Amino acid sequence: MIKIILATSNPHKLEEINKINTYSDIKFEVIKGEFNPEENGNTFEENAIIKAKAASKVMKTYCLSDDSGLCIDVLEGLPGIHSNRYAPTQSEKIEKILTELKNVPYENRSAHFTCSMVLTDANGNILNREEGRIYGYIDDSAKGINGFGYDPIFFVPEYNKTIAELPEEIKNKISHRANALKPMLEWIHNNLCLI
Ligand code: ITT
Repeated sequence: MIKIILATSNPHKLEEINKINTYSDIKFEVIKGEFNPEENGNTFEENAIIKAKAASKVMKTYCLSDDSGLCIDVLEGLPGIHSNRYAPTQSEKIEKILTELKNVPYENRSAHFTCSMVLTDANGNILNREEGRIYGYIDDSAKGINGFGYDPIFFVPEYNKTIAELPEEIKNKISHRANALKPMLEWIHNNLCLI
């Protein structure tokens, strides 16, 4: 069995990652103490590297980070890596986007979530990196109460619902996080568990 520290202070990510993980030989643990490294990278992957290395430095063991965000095509990829700082509160972030897209027709409201995951060892060396995405559209109002962050405005055409209207089991099958975590789990299982 292998224990891996999750390099995040976001409890929603922790919960989703634990639900997506079905390997009984991989256990994720919460990082101890306050965890808030400066995320000054230019890409999701750079920020994921910063977080995984910072966690390994403190915890001296395997660490997995998750850097995610919403990229809206008509806003040239914004909020992107600025997803967490786009406005002071989550409802203000959502309002800001709905205002920016006010007169934009549905077909031009395409967007995706990206999730970049990086796994480091006890010395902070990068062992593996994966990226996952989910594609959809920005709805014209917030709908649903499940998930977190921008889920209430992210419309998934295949289900005709926002992510926040979908049961968590569905989000955890189709999300950017699931699409990054599944190959990461397989890599961990094949490379760290079978030794
Ligand atoms: P850590 O850095 O501690 O992991 P964080 O919340 O600051 O936590 P990010 O830097 O990756 O994480 O910020 C991403 C923001 O993007 C997050 O605060 C949400 O607003 C949004 N986000 C990320 N994943 C999401 C998801 O699955 N659904 C909706 N919004 C999401």
